Amino acid sequence: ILITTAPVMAAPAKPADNAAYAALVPQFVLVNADRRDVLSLSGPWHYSVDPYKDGMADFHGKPYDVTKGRGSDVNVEQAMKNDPDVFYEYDLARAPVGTVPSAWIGYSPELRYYNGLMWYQKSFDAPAKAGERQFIRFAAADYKTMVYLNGHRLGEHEGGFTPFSFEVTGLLRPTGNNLVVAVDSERTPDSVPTQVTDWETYGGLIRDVTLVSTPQTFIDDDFIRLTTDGQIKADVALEGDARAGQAVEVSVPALKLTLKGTTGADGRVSLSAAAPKGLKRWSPDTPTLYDVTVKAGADVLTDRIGFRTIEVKGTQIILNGQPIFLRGICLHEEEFGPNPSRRITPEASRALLSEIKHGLNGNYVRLSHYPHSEVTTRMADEMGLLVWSEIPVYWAVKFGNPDTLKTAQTMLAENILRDRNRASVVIWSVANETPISDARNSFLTALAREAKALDGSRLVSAALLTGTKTIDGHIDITIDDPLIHELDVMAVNTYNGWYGNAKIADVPATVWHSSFNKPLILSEFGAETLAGVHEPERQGRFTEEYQAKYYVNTLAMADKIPFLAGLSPWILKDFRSPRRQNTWQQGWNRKGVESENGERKQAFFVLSDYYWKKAGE
Ligand code: GCB
Repeated sequence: ILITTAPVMAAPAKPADNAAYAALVPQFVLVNADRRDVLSLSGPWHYSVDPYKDGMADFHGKPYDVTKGRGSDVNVEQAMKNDPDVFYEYDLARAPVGTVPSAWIGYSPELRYYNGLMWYQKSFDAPAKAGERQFIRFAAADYKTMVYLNGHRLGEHEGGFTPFSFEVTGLLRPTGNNLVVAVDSERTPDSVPTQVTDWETYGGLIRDVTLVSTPQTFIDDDFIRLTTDGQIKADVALEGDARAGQAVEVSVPALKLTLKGTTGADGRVSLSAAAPKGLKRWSPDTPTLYDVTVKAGADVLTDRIGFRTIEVKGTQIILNGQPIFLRGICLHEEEFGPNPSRRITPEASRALLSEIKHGLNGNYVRLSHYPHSEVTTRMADEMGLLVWSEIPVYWAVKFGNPDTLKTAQTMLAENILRDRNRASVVIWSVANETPISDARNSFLTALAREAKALDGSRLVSAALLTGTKTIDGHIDITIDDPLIHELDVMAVNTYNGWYGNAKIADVPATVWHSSFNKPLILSEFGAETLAGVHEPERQGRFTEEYQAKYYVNTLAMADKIPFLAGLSPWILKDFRSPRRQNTWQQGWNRKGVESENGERKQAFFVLSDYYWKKAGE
């Protein structure tokens, strides 16, 4: 129906030979892009719902050739210029307007349960920057994204929570660029996660979209950290024609430290020096961050980086050489309020993390069940909270499908490459509550090894399940998941007293066994209540009293586990979950120690007191 004469120009591809991770991350990493000189493309965008994916294929299911129109609808502009009478019903520039970033759930009540394809469109000017390269970067779009600029298909990305970018050098116009993005939130049995989760999908352009400019040869990736042998190490990777033989300088002015070197043929260099004596180590109590500058040719990148070490010794977690007990809680990426839409601003993130750090006397947060916004990991760096960072290999994904593994591997790589310079992040988690099988074991082993290969300076874990037995009248739990051989830290989700037959009164006497000489985190435990429901006589489920009693008893159990190194109960605040439709829940999981609006329930104070005492031990 639409005709265009513009030829399709392929976007420049990333040189395949230039990085060990090229196979995992097909796009440029653009580390620290959130701190580069960027043009924000956030703000108002047009959107158009497309439940039958009509914009992708014709009425017989034949995919559109986007050079000819429809498909992405990217050529409507040209077509209308050519023929004002053209039959064209999808003029995105006239579609309703919503704000990016935000899940579309925030745009209108009709989109409350919409799960499918959404078209987005934005026009923008991009004044020419002579000699620079340009990239459109999506901090995250949930779940699958297809991107078109000025009639060209830039590419696609799968995975709802990690950043990706496309190079657009040579494709931009000084004014009137037409950016069309199709975001499909529909998951399949092969995706990560699958269709069934215990949280809201939150489809859409959920994080910032930016136009990033760099010199011709630029710093694509850097990894700067303190190692347990007292070295500051920096691995820097350049992209571009002049990447080989470039002088690279990494400096920390406040420490009077400068590391210098020259890149090899692959554009990479590894630098190191003994950590200066005056170095103040980052910790939750003293979250010291240093300004760090990386220079290479015409590119200069700055970051704020904390230096600390994390390791395990026997059953202890060791931060900066000292054992530490992780006083934490789980968190979904939902801001406070009755109608969350994943708009994580620094203020929203600070409000959430303050409840953990100051309200609960915590030093740790499990960012479940997927990579949260880089706004949050930077805020954790600044405020001083240790972070468990996870990818959404959740419940039963298709462990036997190599494509599913590839999807998970890419997510893990994108997450690690994004956050390797965040001192707050101490644990990479590769999964949550996965059913044990040979296929699952090899799938998760591949992920655990990948995490170690990309970042040997942090711990690797996964939230596991265990069986529960009753022996001589007490609850008896043995941790024996074979995956633990691949993990530094054991983590178990346990819900006795809420799910299952065990009585809440029997929970404190639970006996835990482990044949591994490794630390354990109780990565989840919790019970539901509706804030404000008090029935002191009944003290039954869904009352605040029941949840508080559950916390008292579970913490009493925790006190008796000799190899316990941390806790992250489920969860800071109530969160949306479409699978929870009943009188009490009404589409929300009510295991928060706070309501969605931040009202603290009784259990909040039980946990806060417990952590106060723990902090003093
Ligand atoms: C779990 C899951 C978490 C659920 C929680 C619950 O074990 O990891 O995603 O929301 O239980 O409330 O049942």
